[in-house]
Amino acid sequence: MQSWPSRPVPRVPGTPRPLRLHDTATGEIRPTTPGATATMYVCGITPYDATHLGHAATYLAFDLVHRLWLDNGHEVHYVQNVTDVDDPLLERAERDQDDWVVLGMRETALFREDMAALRVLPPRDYLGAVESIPEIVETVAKLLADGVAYRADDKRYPDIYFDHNGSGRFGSVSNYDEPTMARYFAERGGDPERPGKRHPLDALLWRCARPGEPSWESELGAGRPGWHVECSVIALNRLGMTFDVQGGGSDLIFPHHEFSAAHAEALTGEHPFARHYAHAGMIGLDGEKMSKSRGNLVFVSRLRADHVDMMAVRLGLLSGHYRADRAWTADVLADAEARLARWRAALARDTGPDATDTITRLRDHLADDLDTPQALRAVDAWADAALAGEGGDHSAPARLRDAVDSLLGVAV
Ligand code: 5CA
Ligand code: ZN
Repeated sequence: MQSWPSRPVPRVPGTPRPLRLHDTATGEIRPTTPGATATMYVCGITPYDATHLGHAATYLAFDLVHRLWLDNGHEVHYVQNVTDVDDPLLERAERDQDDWVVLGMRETALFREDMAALRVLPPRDYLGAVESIPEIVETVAKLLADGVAYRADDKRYPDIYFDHNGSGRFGSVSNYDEPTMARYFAERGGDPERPGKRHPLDALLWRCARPGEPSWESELGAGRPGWHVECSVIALNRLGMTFDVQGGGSDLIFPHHEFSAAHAEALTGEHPFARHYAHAGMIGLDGEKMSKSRGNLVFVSRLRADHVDMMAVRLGLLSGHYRADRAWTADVLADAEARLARWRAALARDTGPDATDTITRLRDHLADDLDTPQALRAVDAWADAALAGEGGDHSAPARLRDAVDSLLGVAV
């Protein structure tokens, strides 16, 4: 698939700070330890509806990871998928009498535009599930041959399932207890009551063709892939085992990231799949999680159509900590617009206070598990001082503008 256009990222003078990031698997904030090329996989959209501010917030969090690694002099190999065939997409197409392929293409195109408008740096590899089917089939065949996958006991539809403990490390990503796993598995796309499975938590790898559903011929028989194996295979085949960061929203901790890791670890016999499992909090509206099924969505494309400044949206979403569940409200946007206006006014001046300290604070806060609330306050303090007429440094506004662009992705 086509990714979206990239933009040059200015180099920031001074000393970068290595990124420390929260890891769900250990529950700790630990340094990321990339080599010359940092590697990251972030779960992409299921394109049955437009991108809402919850999606945007998650991609913005990982955009900061990307930017901090660039600041530290790493190349970044960033991979993202598009779940362009799955039950929610097929159900929406059916409901709206739409062609599921066209629906997926339309929403993916809109997502790319939204990401570019929000100045999110694009992934190097952007892959759909459908185009990845040959590699998924190969992987599922190997899991079957290795005895960690099996055919459901069902003559008509002998779907292929993964023995949930096939890696021997099940639970090592989420650390959830069994009742919590059972609840999330049922709520988030699992099929605990499917007859013919050996264990309620075993996850679907390959769904045999049903009448009226899309399917692909393969050595496994005609069918389509399960969800977790899609991300497992796309990540593993681009980044290899033990890549730096596996990312997504906190709703993906279980079962999705638990199984993506378990599939890859069972397949390779190696551990871990990712060094860090990083998860962004959920954005809500009026006290409820923003989700397609609840219908309480604020779409990025709607805000664009209303001529809302995407840099204010970016600042509004970054004004809370990425790991906190938080609400999007009219006040969040109004505050962000006021902040952006102040930054613009201050950075448009000919002089201001020396920016060295502010840039150091910006880097320190972002390197500390992406502490954007503090990072934004550091820039606020400089802007207040500049607007009060303090300082006579002629290079300060341009230097800070570049730092805000490079590290926060905000074009002032
Ligand atoms: N295609 C799968 C991942 S492989 C999927 O979860 N798609 S999605 O369209 O439902 O979500 C895309 C990304 O946005 C995921 O990382 C998900 O965790 C995140 N996300 C979904 N809803 C919210 C929300 N309300 N707040 C923050 N992030 C969210
Ligand atoms: Zn995924």
